[in-house]
Amino acid sequence: MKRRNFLLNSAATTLALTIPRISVSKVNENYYKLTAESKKFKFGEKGNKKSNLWLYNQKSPGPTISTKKGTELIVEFKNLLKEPTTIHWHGIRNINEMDGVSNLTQPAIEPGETFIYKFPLNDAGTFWYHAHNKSWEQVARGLYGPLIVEDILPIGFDNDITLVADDWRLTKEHEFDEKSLGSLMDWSHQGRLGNWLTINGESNPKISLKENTHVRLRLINASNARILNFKFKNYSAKIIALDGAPCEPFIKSAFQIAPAQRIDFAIDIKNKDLMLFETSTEKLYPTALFPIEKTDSITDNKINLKNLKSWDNFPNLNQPEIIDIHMQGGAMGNLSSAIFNGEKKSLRELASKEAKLWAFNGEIGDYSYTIAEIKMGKTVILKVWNDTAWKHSMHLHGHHFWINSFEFGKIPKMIMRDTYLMQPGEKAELIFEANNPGLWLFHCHMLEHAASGMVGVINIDS
Ligand SMILES: [Cu+2]
Repeated sequence: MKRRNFLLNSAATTLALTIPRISVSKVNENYYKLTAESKKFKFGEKGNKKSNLWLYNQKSPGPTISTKKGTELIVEFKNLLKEPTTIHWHGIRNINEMDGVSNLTQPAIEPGETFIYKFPLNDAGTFWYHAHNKSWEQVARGLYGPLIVEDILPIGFDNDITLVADDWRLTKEHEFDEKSLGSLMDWSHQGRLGNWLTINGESNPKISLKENTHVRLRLINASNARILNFKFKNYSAKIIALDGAPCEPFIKSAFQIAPAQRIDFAIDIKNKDLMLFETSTEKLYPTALFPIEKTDSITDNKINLKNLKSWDNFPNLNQPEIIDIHMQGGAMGNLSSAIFNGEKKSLRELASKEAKLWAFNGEIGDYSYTIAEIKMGKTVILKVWNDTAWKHSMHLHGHHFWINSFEFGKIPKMIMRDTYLMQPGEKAELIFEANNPGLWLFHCHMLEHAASGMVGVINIDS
């Protein structure tokens, strides 16, 4: 990540944020129009070459879709790209045919075609939407945006801010690096890592806050593969929800967020500027600045976090369905051969001829690979063993699962998530009630890993 470019860019960033954005995407309360289209976009300072990105409604990130829990969302989507695409509503416990997985839950939407997504919003929280056809390329090129489902009960925040983080891989000329898409080196290692960090499409944006207010920050990691390490300065931040689902609040001002994960924070703003830094590089990397505006008026909003209720109780563990998932492959791994299209092949051949590198239970996965068939109503324990040399951000569609998470320190926390970051060698139990019928993907959200085999389907039979 380049500090030099960020510094030169800061003046332009401030200016851009003072211009109000008019949203043309919202037709009425619950009806949105989205397009996916190619759009020129400039990273960094004036004079830099423009990149050819693929964006929703020509914006990076795509427009914020925001509506209330208990309503039905309708999105009229038109594909203006030159290739097929679909939209996945990440974290929504969706009806299966609206889950947006091309060639599994719907045919891909061809160029020029329109598809209407229509589904109920049963859970409030922070979600996001992104392309789910060749997602390793389409998400890298910019096809994602935030989806916020508002609580019905008042929580009392004065300000509700969504931050979408992405690490782009740019060339020296600050252009989106197209040539490295599909690099086997990336696919066999951590995935496509970028060198240019943005929040809401900008480098180190300034977002002003009023003093003595209560703010909710919703952070989304839209990176293809980058695990981001962040730290808030000047304030302690309270985590109130993970992957949309409210959790028992806990203070955590320095934290990790893996690809596709979301974290919601409650912060009581006083009179000091709030700062967000990325901490992976040698020096703290300024990521977002929240300058404080002085005000004479005092907010009388009272925060009521009790109104953020857990979505579900922990499932009944009586006679659970236990599914073993042994993850193998990648560079420096122990997988020498795997089944691909019914045939056993060496990993060397699979890598060079098919760009396949990862396996579940000895099989190179894809959308036709069924991990398990489960009867509705069963409690499922996915016993997942990360037997690789890499971290993986494991995502289940259609359900949230309970996980005794080691993501926030040595003492595990039992939380609900839809995407869990697994360490090399870790064995985890992902527990959920199979209460949503359909064909649901379970895959790594390092999108290059999913494309090269770390994916399968859980079939929940009604
Ligand atoms: Cu992975």
